[in-house]
Amino acid sequence: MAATLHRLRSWLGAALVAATLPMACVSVAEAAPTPPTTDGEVGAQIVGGTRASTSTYPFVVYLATSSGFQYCGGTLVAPNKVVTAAHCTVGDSASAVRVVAGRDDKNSTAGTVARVTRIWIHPSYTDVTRGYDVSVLTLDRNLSQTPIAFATSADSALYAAGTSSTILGWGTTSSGGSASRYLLKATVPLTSSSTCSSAYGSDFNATHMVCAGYAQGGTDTCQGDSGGPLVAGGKLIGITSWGEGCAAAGYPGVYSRVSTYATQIQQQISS
Ligand code: 4AZ
Repeated sequence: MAATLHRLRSWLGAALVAATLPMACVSVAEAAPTPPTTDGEVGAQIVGGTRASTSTYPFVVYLATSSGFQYCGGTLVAPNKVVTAAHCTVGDSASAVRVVAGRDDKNSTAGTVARVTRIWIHPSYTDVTRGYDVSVLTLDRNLSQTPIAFATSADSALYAAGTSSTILGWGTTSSGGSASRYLLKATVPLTSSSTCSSAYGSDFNATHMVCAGYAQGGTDTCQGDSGGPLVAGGKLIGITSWGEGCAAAGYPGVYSRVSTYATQIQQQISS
């Protein structure tokens, strides 16, 4: 499994170094899509998703290079604090990162582009399959967009298998495909830890991760969605982290388990 795991770092590296789309997703036979249409719009996907608006989801932001290339997602958890994935920010200098809020269409100038004054990366982060894939950015300004609350140890009920969750992002609409111009969303059920262990073996750690997706695949986060939100019960419960390809049957998306890191996230918000 380790040899074929999709390492999201390669997306980020390619984004920052060459601003080209990497082909990091391993090709896996895709299941017949199960379209979970939630808002009546057509012609769009995250993989298997639909268009969404930052008016409805004001907390979802994207990370861009200084030249404007979108390479990851993020979530506003305080007016000047963004939660994202460690693998999205590792090796970066704060001055190189832009946070874009309130912009559904990457080809527009809507919303606000903030700069980053500080990058915190979980000190135990080494690799997405070891957990700790969490980072907090401090912005150079308070944004007008409304933040979202994040899950704490009091929110274990939000992680029950079968819970309906929302994924959001501007990433690719198929494994190895093109990134979306527009913000997309989809609804996916959380899987049990045993289901995710069956898929990923010891690379899945239930203390640090939670998985989401349909058994038959078809709906998932994908390259460029990393760092973005997994939402349930009106709270941020996960951070898009890794998976085997995208939307493949039997391989749910893997998300950092936000409640495990709530104390450290709160410390970063308060600092
Ligand atoms: C990525 O590269 C990525 N299917 C995010 C999530 C998943 C795969 C890749 C899960 O950002």
